[in-house]
Amino acid sequence: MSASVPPRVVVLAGGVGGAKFTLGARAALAALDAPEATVVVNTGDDLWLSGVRLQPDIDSVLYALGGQNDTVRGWGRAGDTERVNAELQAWGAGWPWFTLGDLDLGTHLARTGWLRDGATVTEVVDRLSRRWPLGVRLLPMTDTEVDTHVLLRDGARMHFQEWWTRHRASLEPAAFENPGIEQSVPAPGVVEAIADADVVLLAPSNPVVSIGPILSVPGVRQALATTPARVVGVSPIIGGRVVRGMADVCLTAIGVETSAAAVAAHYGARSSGGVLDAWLVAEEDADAAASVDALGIRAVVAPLWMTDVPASAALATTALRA
Ligand code: FO1
Repeated sequence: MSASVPPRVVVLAGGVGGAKFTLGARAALAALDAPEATVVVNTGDDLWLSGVRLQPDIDSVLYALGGQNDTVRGWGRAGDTERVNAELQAWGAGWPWFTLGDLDLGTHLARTGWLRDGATVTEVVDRLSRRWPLGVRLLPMTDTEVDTHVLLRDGARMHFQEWWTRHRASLEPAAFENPGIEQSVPAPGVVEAIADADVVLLAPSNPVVSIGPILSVPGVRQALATTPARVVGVSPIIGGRVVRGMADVCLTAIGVETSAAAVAAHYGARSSGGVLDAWLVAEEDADAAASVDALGIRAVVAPLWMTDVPASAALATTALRA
């Protein structure tokens, strides 16, 4: 990336980690007078519940960029109430372990209504993006409905959200599946944005259930393989541990060790059929740099804690320079 030409940037993102990183990327790009980034968000853990369509990762990014997110809980709207949820529970509707906030339900109702009227997911996300100035272009990974199912060691199968929120990832998974993904196509604009980008950034989101589904949409890997952009990933592992969530359980299930080097190897070097040109490794994992370099991926050691927006912006700036 030339220092004088502001880069065109695409971010591939999941929910909470993706949102934090995107806040930083937005600030970093604003400081460079660069065009707004295109953020391609995972829709693999979307679901229908109580008659409404939920898009947890889209909403996490939307609320965070719009300044509406509950920063303590990590999901949903700040200052939300749960009156409708209490009614749903009283009716025995929905899932007793899954809370739908009143303000959040407004989003789900709006989205479901637009979908029922025939809008595509891309059109719905575009409409949702107009309420608050987001400072990025938000795209779903695909307009096709895709699920994430968890296949358990005992042969049972459940929706990812049940495994994640009800069981807190405590049931040992054998595999993650995305029924419908083979038939899906990238949402309009996704492949074009990647092709036209100078830098594609993989947010430090869950490699298995957030970035994984985006990369599994047919056409996305091909777009990453052929783009003239540099593809730079940020490790979601710091000091040999996952930063948030239960991504380590997901990694173990697919046979990937919870380490910065192993996740880099999982994504692979673009020069040998993978997706990465460079990989940001935490200072705590600096000793992983040599093995990442040996994979043909340029390792860049940097502070990776996204404690606040300036820290996330510094991280995004490092990623843009990598
Ligand atoms: N996460 C929870 O841990 N408990 C919940 O009750 C819950 C409700 C919920 C409702 C709407 C929504 O968009 C997200 C919600 N989440 C909840 C977060 C979500 O389950 C996960 O954190 C993400 O899907 C993982 O990326």
